[in-house]
Amino acid sequence: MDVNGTPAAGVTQGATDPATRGAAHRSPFLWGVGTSAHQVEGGNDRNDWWDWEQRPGAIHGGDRSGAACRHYERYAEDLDLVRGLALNAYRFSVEWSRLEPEPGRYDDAALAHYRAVAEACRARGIAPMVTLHHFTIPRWFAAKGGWERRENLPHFIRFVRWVGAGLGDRVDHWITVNEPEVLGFYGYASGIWPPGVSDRSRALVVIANLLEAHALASHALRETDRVDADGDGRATIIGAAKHWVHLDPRRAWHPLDWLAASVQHRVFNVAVARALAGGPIELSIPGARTVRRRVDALAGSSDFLGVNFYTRWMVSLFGKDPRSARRGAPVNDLGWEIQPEGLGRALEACRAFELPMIVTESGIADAADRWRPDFIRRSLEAIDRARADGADVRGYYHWSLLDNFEWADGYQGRFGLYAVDFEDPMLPRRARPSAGVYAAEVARRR
Ligand code: IFM
Repeated sequence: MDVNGTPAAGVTQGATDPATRGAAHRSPFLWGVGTSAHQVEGGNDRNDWWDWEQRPGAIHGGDRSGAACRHYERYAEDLDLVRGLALNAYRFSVEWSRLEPEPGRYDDAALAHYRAVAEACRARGIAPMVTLHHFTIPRWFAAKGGWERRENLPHFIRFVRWVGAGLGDRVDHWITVNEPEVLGFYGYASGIWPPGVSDRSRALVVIANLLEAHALASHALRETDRVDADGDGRATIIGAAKHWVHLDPRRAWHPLDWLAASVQHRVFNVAVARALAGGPIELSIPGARTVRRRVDALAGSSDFLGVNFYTRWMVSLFGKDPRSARRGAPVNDLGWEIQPEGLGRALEACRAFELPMIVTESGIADAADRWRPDFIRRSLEAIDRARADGADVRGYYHWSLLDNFEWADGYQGRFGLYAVDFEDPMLPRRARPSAGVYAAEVARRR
């Protein structure tokens, strides 16, 4: 297929046209689940994470993604699980390193695989939402300096054009980049993710480049995907998934804790969401070089703001742990405060960016499924309240369908509605009680 992508005939519409927004609004609420390629597919041995996992000490317990859930082979059965819950949406990511194993060499067989996944969704009445970048990059792109080098962006955009043309007649919902702020800070400030850099100035450059990549990718998709796959009047519905986390002062009375929390909130949450909503890129934290950049392509690049919500952290300027769970609060298996009602607060805050919102992730690491049923109920109630209050929320994707490879935490964080046996990922998935709870809660709201 032509890397510039010759679009098929169909409908394309811009992001800011109120009529098209109305059309999207009439679409049914998206009730879904999410996964990402490297976390579930298995065998993704051509990307930066695979290499990172081989380093002793990089991943909790020495885990490696390995065969993961073997979702690459088992996607049809896994989609049967989604259909079994009567959901109408599935978010998954395409693995760039499979699709473009060497610069400019595109793998048609890999593209055919993802077409088959999108078609399998459609055949089950499930709207596919495709993420183009979910943390991993091809080894060759990492060798060129990855996201740190602005001049590398055209590689990504060329890839996006090819995918847009190749999947556009099956896919309308796109996520350009997942959690640019998380990748920036984990990969380049705390250094716990590849490439393991500890330099906050470089982290800000990476986040800026990812925001610019979102903008350029969005425009590339609007050019290459002109087919309205589901007949709702829109060929592309595009957003980025922003990790929104509450950052509150650990000691409410201490001015320096307030300052630390508010500085972090401004850069991690507000600055990123503002850019995604078409504003300027302005990233600044003490002790790092500020990045200011006007990217005209950001205007109109987002049809919605993807909100990934999990928890809140209590922030302090002092002590060995600058961020921790609230003392005495219930925590999940990874030590994150369990705070589903925080989703309502996140949606309230995100309304300020004046975009429709989709909760593109929300979930809990809870192997015993002790907390998850209640977490789901309370999260959905928070959405109900936000919508009743006028918030334009158009979907909720629970994270995750399956237990998966949880990045630096390896296999210790079990987020799945379905448990996976990682000793033998070909064994049947095991439904946790919360899978039924989610299905029932969705059914009640239809
Ligand atoms: O598993 C991750 C996902 O890849 C991105 N958002 C947060 C999830 C839980 O940590």
